Amino acid sequence: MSRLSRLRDLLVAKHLDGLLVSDPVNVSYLTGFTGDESALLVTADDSLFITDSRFTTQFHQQVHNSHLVLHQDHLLSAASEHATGTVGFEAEYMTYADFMKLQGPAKWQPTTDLVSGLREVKDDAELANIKQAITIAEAGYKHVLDTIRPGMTEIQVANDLDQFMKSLGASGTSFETIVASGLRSAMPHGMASDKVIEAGDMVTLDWGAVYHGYVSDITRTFVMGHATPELEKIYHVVYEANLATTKQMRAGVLGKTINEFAHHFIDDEGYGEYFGHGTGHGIGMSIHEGPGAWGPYREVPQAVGNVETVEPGIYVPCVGGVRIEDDILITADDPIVLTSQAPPTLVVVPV
Ligand SMILES: [Mn+2]
Repeated sequence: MSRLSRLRDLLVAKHLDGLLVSDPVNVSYLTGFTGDESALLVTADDSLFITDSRFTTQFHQQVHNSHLVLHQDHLLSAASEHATGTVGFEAEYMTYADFMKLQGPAKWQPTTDLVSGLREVKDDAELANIKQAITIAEAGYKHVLDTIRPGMTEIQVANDLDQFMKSLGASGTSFETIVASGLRSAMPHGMASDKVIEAGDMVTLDWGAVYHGYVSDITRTFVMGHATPELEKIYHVVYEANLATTKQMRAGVLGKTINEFAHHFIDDEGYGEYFGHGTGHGIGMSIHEGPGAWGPYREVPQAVGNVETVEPGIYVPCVGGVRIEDDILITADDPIVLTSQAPPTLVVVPV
């Protein structure tokens, strides 16, 4: 069933006469359009694609399931003029200023997770793009291990990795590449800085590639030369936590159950106070998407076709940190780890 048909089924279930889709990622998911500054008004028997004349050619090349409506003023104001009945808008995306621009006879109703809910289950073409985004990112990691040397700054490593992935066909990076070395590795999301990488540093690399609009998201931690026994032990605990948690990731299991499992695992090893974030999140067209970050309140069960990260970590201030993140495909049976297995012991880069 087409994506628009599945959305229309949701509209019937929600007693909506239409939905104004203003999140450009959702517009792209429903229509194939890869530009911006566009909106979609989906009703029971029509789909209006509202944009301006800059995108006329691109519309005709890419969009085959909607009618073009050109506007010259305000995008959402123009779109709203075509809406009648009870029409939903995307509450998580529309700003208050945009909302005040809506006009016409429709009764506007906030909605959440309609299109983004559909996006949670990936089809084969989407999976192929995610897998290629992973292949490119993993080639980038090999490049980093081959080229990183003491004396380089974190920013140099990040820029080199980003450029290498683009040379392999990535359109960009999934997010700003994280390179956190030495004591900075205890910062879970330490952006690459001008810190110089030194012998003995732990290096946490969190990066991803975008391929045909789909992302990968991987974290690896390695050491420059030689690690202390404590950091080797922390690596081992995180590695085992990653493996054990991955085994819990299957259809029907609640996100919060998986999150609790990972936290209990690391708690039992004595590092609970040093694991302060959720255990994973969905990926796809966005770096964080459904079924949602696995906080303690995630009551959403995993479904076949979800692609999610598993990313336990331990960060000890003044000592260092380790995170190991993989991308997992949920099935009815054992999960499929889309990324290559991290090694059971710390990777040592010779210095
Ligand atoms: Mn992640």
